[in-house]
Amino acid sequence: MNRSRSESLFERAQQHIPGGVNSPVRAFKSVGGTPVFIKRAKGAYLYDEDSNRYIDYINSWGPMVLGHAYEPVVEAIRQHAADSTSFGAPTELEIEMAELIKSMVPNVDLIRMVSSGTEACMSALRLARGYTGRNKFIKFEGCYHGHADSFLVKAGSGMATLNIQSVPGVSTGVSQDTLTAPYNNLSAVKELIAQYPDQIAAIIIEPVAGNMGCILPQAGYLEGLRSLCDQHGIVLIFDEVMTGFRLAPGGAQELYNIKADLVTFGKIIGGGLPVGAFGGRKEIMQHVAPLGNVYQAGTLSGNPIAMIAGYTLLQELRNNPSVYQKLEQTTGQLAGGISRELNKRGIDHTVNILGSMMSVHFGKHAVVDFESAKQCDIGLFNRFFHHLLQQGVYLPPSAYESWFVSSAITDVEVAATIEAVKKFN
Ligand code: HOZ
Repeated sequence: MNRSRSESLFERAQQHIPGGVNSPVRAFKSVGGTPVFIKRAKGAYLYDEDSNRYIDYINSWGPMVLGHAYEPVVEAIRQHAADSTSFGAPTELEIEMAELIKSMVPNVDLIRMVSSGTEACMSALRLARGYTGRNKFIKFEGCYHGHADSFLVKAGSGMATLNIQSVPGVSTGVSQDTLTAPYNNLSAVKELIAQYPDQIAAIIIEPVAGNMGCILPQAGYLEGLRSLCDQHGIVLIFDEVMTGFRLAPGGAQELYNIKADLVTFGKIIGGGLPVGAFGGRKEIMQHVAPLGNVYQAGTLSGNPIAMIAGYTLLQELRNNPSVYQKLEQTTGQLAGGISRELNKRGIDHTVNILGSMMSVHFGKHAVVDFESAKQCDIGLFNRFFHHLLQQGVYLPPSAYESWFVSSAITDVEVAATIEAVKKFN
């Protein structure tokens, strides 16, 4: 496969952009080689600058759940762009968006739009602190909640991919309030709560982790966190930047029937445009400025183009709930097919899967937390990644990221992916 134009673009990019990319994971640093420069995408496929075609299993890390350049979303953007791209003033569309989200997601009385998942999680944490008057919070090893200072401790995603242990620039004062526990380990959380009585404002979790590969919560784990939060006056924050509107219309809260106090969302509510949101119980949300004093603001918050793109996408999801069964079926076929081929080749692996999120981990053991994810054969993943890329299949360029399936992926693409795996040795 010729990728000479990507190669020369990467050379050029490195002269102007740190590492040649605007977000580290996409630099291919851990898998090696040159990142593929994308020119356009449609449906299930990405097309690079050298006109190579790839089946996309990243889908912009989640939001392109109905495939790329989904026509109703594109058309809505086209129409609204003619009325200007930003006002910095309220619009009716923002109310409609809030109403739509509330009709889909349980336990949201009030919701505030922001511009990214990072902003959403950063703001939800500030709110939890302001509401409880406490400073510390618990996050889980290998979970990633964006790049705000407080969250860059034992984080997944790019931090795991690049093996960054601590981030220069994050002050000790900030990181000492970040407490960490292994994912799926309730006793560790109980110990932290006992160690810091009445000091913990929040527990933030990806209810299904997607930043150390895809890792599922074990039975009773989320319920256990909910009841610990109730017992100790701690705010439970579900980071649904990846799972929101993807696993179910109401995200993991609906799927597991667990009530979070606050929930955060990301790019999916912008149909792939830069958007995030945080919302939850009125008792907590009423502390957000200008209703309360927990300050949070942004000119681009509720941006009209992002709103119409997201509104159109979410409405499609709400009106076509059968898409979730289709996504689950396609992902199941994909996972089953890949697993069968790897077994035939005697390659030890574990596939973690839920709905349209999945990941293949190379190792015999169950992958249930960051430690078990790290024990997998990363070198083998990297080889698998490059083999599939060469065959026209685009996986996340890191063993520490979830794969995301879109409804544009049909039996044809699944079969082509499995055919590509057959050639792996
Ligand atoms: N942090 C993103 C995945 N968990 C990757 C962002 C990007 O490179 O686009």
